[in-house]
Amino acid sequence: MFKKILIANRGEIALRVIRTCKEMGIKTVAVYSKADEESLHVRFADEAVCIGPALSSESYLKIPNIIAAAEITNADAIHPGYGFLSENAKFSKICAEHDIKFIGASPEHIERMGDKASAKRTMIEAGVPTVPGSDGLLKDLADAKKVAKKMGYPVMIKATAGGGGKGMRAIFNEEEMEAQFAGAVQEATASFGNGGMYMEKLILEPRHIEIQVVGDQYGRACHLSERDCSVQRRHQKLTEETPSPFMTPKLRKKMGEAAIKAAEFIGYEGAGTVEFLVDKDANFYFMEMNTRIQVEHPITEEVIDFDLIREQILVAAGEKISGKNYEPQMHSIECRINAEDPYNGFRPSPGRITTLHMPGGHGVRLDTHVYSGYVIPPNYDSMIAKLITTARTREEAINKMKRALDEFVIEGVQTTIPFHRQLMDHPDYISGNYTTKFMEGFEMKPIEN
Ligand code: MV4
Repeated sequence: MFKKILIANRGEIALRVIRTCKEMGIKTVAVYSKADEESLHVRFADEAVCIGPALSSESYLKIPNIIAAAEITNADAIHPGYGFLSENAKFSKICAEHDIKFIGASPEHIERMGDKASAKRTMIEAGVPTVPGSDGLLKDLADAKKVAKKMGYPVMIKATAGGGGKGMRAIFNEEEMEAQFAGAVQEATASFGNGGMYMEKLILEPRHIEIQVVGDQYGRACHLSERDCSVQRRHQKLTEETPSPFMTPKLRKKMGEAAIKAAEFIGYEGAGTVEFLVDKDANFYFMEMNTRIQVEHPITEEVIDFDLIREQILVAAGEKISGKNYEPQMHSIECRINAEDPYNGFRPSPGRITTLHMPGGHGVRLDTHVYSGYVIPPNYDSMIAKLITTARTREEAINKMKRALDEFVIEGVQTTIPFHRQLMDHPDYISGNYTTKFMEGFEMKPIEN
């Protein structure tokens, strides 16, 4: 077992990893930028190394500085968290070259799943349902028009180096294909250095339902049930829940088996998430596979009583997975609390937290790194806390979330707490009858004085 783990991340996920390491008796090393000198993960870790200035490219993304921090503290493993270098194949490779265990996916799997056309080809070979579409990359506009004509509009063209909504366009007829294809290639080349595009049938009003999987070094994988992440704004998840209101035991079994097939086909090691698009007729299609722990992992932990970070560390240290597939025993909802102003286009609102009262009580979990007097730096992601409520039924979990949000006081900055409070009263949310289109129809009610 590892003696010392360096956490190459910041904020709530750095704290999350430090907590499990402490429970496992593993020493921890925090890395931090100048902007994070006063951040809690620095204080909670056994050791801390400043790796550079506020700018992420000079600190949290600076591979030589992180490797140097691991060398001087003699860390034998690195946990990358999510974001930053968590899906950087080069970083995974360099860790291996320095005999430091990367607690994540292999460079090969990161690359294979990071290239969306290659991920899709892999799934087709594995027998996992995928959206009907082009056979690999589109050659040019003429090819795109030919494939779309054969499939029938509407279609979605997607950048193979894109993902998470970047570099994709819905095309409804040939005129739009004429007008948009070249621009899409140009945008993908500019953003990702790779203009490769592929095409899929457009799935109208899909849900985003993802399956958590864990694979070990012996070729085995198990699934830990699903998370519904359909409530998104500009491809940013706002709230997630498990079980999905749309799920049935039959559909869960089919999606779980498909996710395991995907993981075992490539011999996947570590925690991963297989994302599916689900249409109104409960047909599900592979969308993407994330080779990292995800922000929303706590709701899965809550409903199956499982420590996913612990499982990541055990598997990285060569332990076998439990092999049991899990069914949710409770209902859990996560609201992402961002330092953003929902009354002004969710624009960022960094600054000092002057007053803080955190919710608590039975069934309430708050994963956060903020404290009263903490200055939220403007340099990083705006998420400052994850409020999770868990209860026996969805209705009880929603009521508990309303109560917890009403207790949650953050002054000095704007936050998305008022948005989530209104969401919990929205009829389409309460009915569970929502898709990825939900936010297009959502308007904040004005502040009541
Ligand atoms: C799609 C789609 C409809 N049809 N593919 C968005 C990001 C990336 N995960 C893939 N996404 C989509 N792919 C086809 N063939 C609709 C989306 C989509 C979406 C998917 C999940 C969650 C939110 C979304 C918001 C807009 C579009």
